[in-house]
Amino acid sequence: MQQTPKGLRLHIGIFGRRNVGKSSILNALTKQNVSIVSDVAGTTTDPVEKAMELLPVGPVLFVDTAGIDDVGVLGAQRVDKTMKVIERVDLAILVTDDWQSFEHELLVLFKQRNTPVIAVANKRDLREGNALEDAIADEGVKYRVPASARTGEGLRDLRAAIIDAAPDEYVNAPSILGDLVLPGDLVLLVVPIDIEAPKGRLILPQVQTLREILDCDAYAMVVKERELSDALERLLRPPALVITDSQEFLKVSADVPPGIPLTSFSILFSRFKGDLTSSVVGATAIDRLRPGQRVLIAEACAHHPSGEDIGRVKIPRWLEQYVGGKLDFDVFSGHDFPSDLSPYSLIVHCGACTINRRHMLSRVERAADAGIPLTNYGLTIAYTLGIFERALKPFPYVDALYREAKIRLESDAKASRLPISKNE
Ligand SMILES: Nc1nc2c(ncn2[C@@H]2O[C@H](COP(=O)(O)OP(=O)(O)OP(=O)(O)O)[C@@H](O)[C@H]2O)c(=O)[nH]1
Ligand code: SF4
Ligand SMILES: [Mg+2]
Repeated sequence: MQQTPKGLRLHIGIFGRRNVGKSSILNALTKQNVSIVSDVAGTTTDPVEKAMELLPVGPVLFVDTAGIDDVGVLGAQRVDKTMKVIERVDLAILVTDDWQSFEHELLVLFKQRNTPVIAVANKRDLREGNALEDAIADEGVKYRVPASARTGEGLRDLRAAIIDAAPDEYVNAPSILGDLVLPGDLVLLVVPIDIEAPKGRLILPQVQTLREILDCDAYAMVVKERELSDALERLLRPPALVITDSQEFLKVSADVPPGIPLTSFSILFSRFKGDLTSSVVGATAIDRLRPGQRVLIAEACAHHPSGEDIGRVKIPRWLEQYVGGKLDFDVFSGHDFPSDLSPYSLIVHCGACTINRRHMLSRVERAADAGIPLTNYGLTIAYTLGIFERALKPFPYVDALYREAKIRLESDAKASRLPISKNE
């Protein structure tokens, strides 16, 4: 992720007067000592940049700045540099511990540039009452976060506000597979038509994927799993990508030669609607699951379950087979999402095709904040059936991230002398 070009990162500037805690907020957000903190006003003299992956928004570049109220000749030069940062950020975090004219003037500058602003009322631990929060509200600032860089209060709300305030082009993934397919490529879709398939139509992720293949000036071929081998034999050239319903992963993986990239609709949607990287890391938590633990199955729509329902029957079965014992499952569907995630050891989410990305990202964020791994249907199926690496191959950097996560998992397991899973 560090290789994402700087220009493609969401630039987030941190502004405010000296000593209000700008650098402390940056350090607390990144959980690193990126910027020097001290009680001497004017500690940060030049803009400090930190590129990172801010889950679930993606690649961001934080820019910590010198205080806007700096004085003297050197101070004026620092203010000048801060003003230049204002010109280039996509989102501004305005940190304050007391609303003054400096804050008001900064707000005016951001408004002139149409830069979304999040006002952070910092040092909440030192304040009684809500005078500062009220002053910010009176200014008409939409995103207001009472916080304390010292105690960590409000940081979750700040991350949620960043997702909410970030311009659409950063939060909305550009496409389902536009970066994986070239004009003229053939994409083969495997769509089972079984008892769970709706009568007379395809489901939304399949239709949207088909539409995108056409938008890419590529070709689509749609087959059921039973016709797959025959279809592959008849083709004069191999498909550039095979996308299967996750429930047929095992059969399709056996039928599609290893050299042909293979993934599933659900994994594509994990990226399109949510955050594939964090869901990949989340899937590795399956290795830590133990019989008796509680798993949340979350679906974004309230469809009527039928037959061998994927969320209620198949995924629980595969997970229990993998951990070698009974697990305790709760299913939440539609707009229902539990307010308390702490009882769960794992959250398995559907492809979320009916909700927008911001909505899904807020769930990803809630899970991250509660420290509960969240993954997705397709990733869980691929993981429990032993075809995870293959299903991630079409996404090169995610594949590398998984290998990293796996190494970490293995060394954690060694340290605690726990077996990684019954299969290894
Ligand atoms: N009690 C309390 N102290 C805080 C908080 N945030 C920052 N501080 C303290 O405030 C002082 C200034 O913090 P910095 O993060 O250096 O502030 P800054 O805005 O970056 O300051 P300059 O770089 O000088 O402009 C330090 O002593 C911090 O420890 C907070 O939430 N609560
Ligand atoms: S919202 Fe989820 S459960 Fe409903 S159709 Fe889409 S992927 Fe399936
Ligand atoms: Mg500073």
